[in-house]
Amino acid sequence: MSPPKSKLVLVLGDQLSPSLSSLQAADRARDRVLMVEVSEEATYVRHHKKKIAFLFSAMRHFAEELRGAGWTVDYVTLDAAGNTGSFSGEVARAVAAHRPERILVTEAGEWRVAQMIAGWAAALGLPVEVMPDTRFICPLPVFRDWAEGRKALRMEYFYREMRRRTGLLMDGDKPAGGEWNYDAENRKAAAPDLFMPRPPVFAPDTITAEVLMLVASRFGNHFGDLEPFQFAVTRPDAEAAFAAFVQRALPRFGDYQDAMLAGEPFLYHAVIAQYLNCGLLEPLEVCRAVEAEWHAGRVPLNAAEGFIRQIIGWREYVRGIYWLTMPGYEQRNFLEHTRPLPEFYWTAETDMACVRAAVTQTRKHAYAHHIQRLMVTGTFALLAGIDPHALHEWYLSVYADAYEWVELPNTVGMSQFADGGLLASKPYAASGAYINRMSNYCGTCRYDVKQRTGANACPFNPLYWDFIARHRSKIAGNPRMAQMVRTYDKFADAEKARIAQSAAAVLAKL
Ligand code: FAD
Ligand code: DLZ
Ligand code: SF4
Repeated sequence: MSPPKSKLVLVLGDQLSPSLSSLQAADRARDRVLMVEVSEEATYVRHHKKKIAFLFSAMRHFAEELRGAGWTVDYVTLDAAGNTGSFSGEVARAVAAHRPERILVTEAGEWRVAQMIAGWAAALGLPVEVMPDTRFICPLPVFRDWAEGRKALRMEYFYREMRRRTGLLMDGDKPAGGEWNYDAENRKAAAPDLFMPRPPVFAPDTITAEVLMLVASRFGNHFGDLEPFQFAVTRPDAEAAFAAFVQRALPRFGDYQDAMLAGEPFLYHAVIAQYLNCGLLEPLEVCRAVEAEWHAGRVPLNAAEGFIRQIIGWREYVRGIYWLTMPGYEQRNFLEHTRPLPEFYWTAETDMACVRAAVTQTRKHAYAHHIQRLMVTGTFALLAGIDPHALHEWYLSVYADAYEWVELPNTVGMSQFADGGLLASKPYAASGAYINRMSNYCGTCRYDVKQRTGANACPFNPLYWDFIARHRSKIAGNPRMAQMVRTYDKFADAEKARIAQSAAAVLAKL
C-alpha cells in the first residue's frame, strides 16, 4: 500500500523522457510510477518483432534510469503473473493495490489510447489528470489557432512560425542565409562510390537479451527479423547514435535526402525517429545541436536547415494535423481505393527491384528512409489503388518509429492523398522515371523503366497513366496535375487502350 494521498504516474511506452510533464508534476519521494508491457499494444496491429523488442527494452532501461534517480517504479513485464494485457486492466490493478489519490498521465500520442484514458476517472472512481506533452515544440492549442480559418494548411507556412517560435536558424526576424528553405539544393541522386556512413550498432545487454527471448516466444509469427538487434535502448546510446550521425552524415544530409541506392538502406539519414518518438531523444535538443554545428562551420546551411525543417516543420505539423482531424482521419478515402494490400508488402517477393529492396530492408531493419516510404511503397500503392486503411496498418506495424500520430498523416495525407489535399498539395503519383532518376534500382530490375506499356514495361508506368485517366475528374482542377492530364489527353486512342490494358495486366497479377 502507498502512503496516503500519493499519486500513480502512468508512463507510456513512448514517454521515456525524464522531462515528461507527468514526472515533473510528481514527487519521487511519495508518488509511484507505473509502466506496463501489455499484449494489447503489441497486437492492435501486429508490430514488427524488432519494434516490440526495441520498445520493451527501452522501457525496461528507462524504468532502471528512474529507479536510479530515486523513483519507485512498478514495472509489469509481459509475462508477469496477473498481467491483464491492457492499459485499462493494469491501471485498474494498480489502483486496487495502492489506492492512490489520483492518476497522473502525460497525454497519449494516439487517439485510441487517449480515449481509453478518458474513461478511467468514471470507471475507477478517482481523478485522472492528463497533462500536455511538452516535449513537442508546438502545443496543440497553438496548432489549432494557426489552422483555424485557413483554407490550406501548408507545412511551409507552419514551419516559418516554428522557426520564429524557437529562434532556430534565425537572424533577428529573418531566416539565416536569407531563405527559409534550401530544398532546391537537396535533390541530388547518390553515386554508388560515395562513402556511406552506417549508423552505429549497439550489442544487446542482458536486459535486451531477455526481451529478445520474450519477443521470440510471444510474437514469433509477427513480421520481420528480430535479430541482429542493433538499436540503442538507453538515452546515452541514443545520444551516441545521434552524435555519430551529426559527425558522419549530417553534412551531406541535405544533398542526398531524396536519393536511393541498392544495398544502402540508410544513406545520409539520421535513423533517429525511433528514438525521438519514444522519448530517448528530444526534438528541440537535436535541433539546437544541429544549429550549433552550422554555427561552428562544420555543416552547410542546406543540411542544417533541411534537418531542422523535418523536425520542427514536418514532425510537428503532422502531429497537429492528426489531432485536428481525429477521429475520422483514419477512414478518409478521397480516391475511393479498395484493392487489398498485395502479399509482397510482407514477403518482398516481387520482380520490382525498388519495391523488393524497400520491403526486404524493412523486414530486416524495421526501417526504410523517407523516399522509399513515399515514392516506392507509397507511390506504388497509390497508383495501384490500394485501400489506404490497409496501407496505414502496414506502415504502422512495420517501422520501429511508427506511432499513429506521425504515421497516419504521412500515409493517408501525404502518401495516398486520401484526405483530398488537406495535407499535400498534389498526389505523390509518379512513373518509374522518378525512381530511375533518384536511384540505381532500375539497372538491375527485370522491368524496363523506359517502356510505357507491354509485358516488360516498368509497372509504375502504365499504372501512372492509368491513375491519371481514372482520377481525371478529381485531379484535373489541381494546378500541379493539370499538365499531366493534358499530356494524357494528347495520347492517341490506341496508346490509351494499351495503357489501360497494361495497367489491368499489372493489377490482375497483384
Ligand atoms: P531523417 O530522414 O534522417 O529525418 C530526420 C528526422 O526528421 C526523422 O527522424 C523524423 O523525426 C523527422 N521527419 C522527417 N520526415 C518526417 C515526416 N514526413 N513526418 C514526421 N517526421 C519527419 N516518421 C515517423 O517518425 N514515424 C512513422 O510512422 C512514419 N511513417 C511514415 C509513413 C509514410 C508513408 C511516409 C511517407 C513517411 C513516414 N514517416 C514516419 C516520415 C519519415 O519517413 C521518417 O520520419 C523517417 O524516414 C525516419 O528516418 P530517419 O530518422 O532516418 O529520418
Ligand atoms: C507500441 C507499443 C508496444 C508494442 N507496446 C507497448 C507496451 O507494452 N506498453 C506501453 O506502454 N506502450 C507500448 N507501445 C506504445 C503504445 O502502443 C502507444 O503507441 C503509446 O502509448 C501512444 O499512445
Ligand atoms: Fe522500380 Fe520500375 Fe525501376 Fe523496376 S524499372 S526498379 S519497378 S521503377
